[in-house]
Amino acid sequence: MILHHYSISPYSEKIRLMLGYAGISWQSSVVPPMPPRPTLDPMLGGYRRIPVAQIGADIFCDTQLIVSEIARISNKPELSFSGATADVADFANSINENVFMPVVQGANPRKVLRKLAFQYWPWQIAGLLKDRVMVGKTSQLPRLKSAERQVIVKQFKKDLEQKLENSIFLFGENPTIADFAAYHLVWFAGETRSGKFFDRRSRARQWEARMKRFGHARHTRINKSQLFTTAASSDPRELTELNFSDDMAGNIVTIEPSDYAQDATTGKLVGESDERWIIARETDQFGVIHVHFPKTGYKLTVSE
Ligand SMILES: N[C@@H](CCC(=O)N[C@@H](CS)C(=O)NCC(=O)O)C(=O)O
Repeated sequence: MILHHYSISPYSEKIRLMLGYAGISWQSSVVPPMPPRPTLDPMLGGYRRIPVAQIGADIFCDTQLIVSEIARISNKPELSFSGATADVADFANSINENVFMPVVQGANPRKVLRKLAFQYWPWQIAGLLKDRVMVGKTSQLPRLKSAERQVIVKQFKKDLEQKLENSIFLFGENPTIADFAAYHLVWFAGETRSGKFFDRRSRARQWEARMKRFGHARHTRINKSQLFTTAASSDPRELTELNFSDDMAGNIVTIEPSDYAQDATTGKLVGESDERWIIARETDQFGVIHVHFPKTGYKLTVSE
């Protein structure tokens, strides 16, 4: 698996850590924290969010689908939304929907800038800040006041503490998608807030250390020409997702996130299951690429 990611991205950290837990070695393609992304854009044709995973000529958008791939490869269904029990999936979903933005918006700007200054030039940082203001302006997510965000984060910490009363992971003796969904926010808070996120004696603090120990598995850098050769020399994998609704197969469609960073990708709908849509993009450079999108949180429009 190739992971297109960047260091400060919390969703990327969720996947890096899950790859560590699952013991899957991977190839790393580090992308800039904002478009343009020359190693990725030609394959994706629109979608801009990170991380994205690539296996040959198949591209998986959104961590919802990347975790499904990891669950399949490692034979650990509890790492995916579709393979986990309903209470685990609900908890993980509610963290993504309700807690992500309050944690991200609670970052200490000075700490974030200091971190960015280690990796990017000043004009790149200025561009990034401008980009994120634009993303914020077009976002469909509710805008919360600082006090409202604090209440949500406090409740999140309480929930973790309570779930860890009887087990070492949130839903038992092994980690599930819920642990990784919670951890990526705790990790981001640790990277970008001043002070410790959890109380020193809390169970959540020990859980955080336990999660961190999974590491990121063995990974090697892959460069642009290797990436493009991989895509061009592979055929998309055989389609098993063929449950089309209303004779949708073969339509030209556009798919975009419904919440924020809504840049869209267009292609021919070639696969559909309860969980995902798959579109084929014909490209001169790579031949056919299949781009996979989850249904939850995304909007599909049929082109004229
Ligand atoms: N629901 C998406 C959210 C991904 C997301 O919001 N990623 C952030 C980075 S952590 C992003 O793409 N920000 C805009 C960008 O990097 O261009 C997922 O699970 O993959």
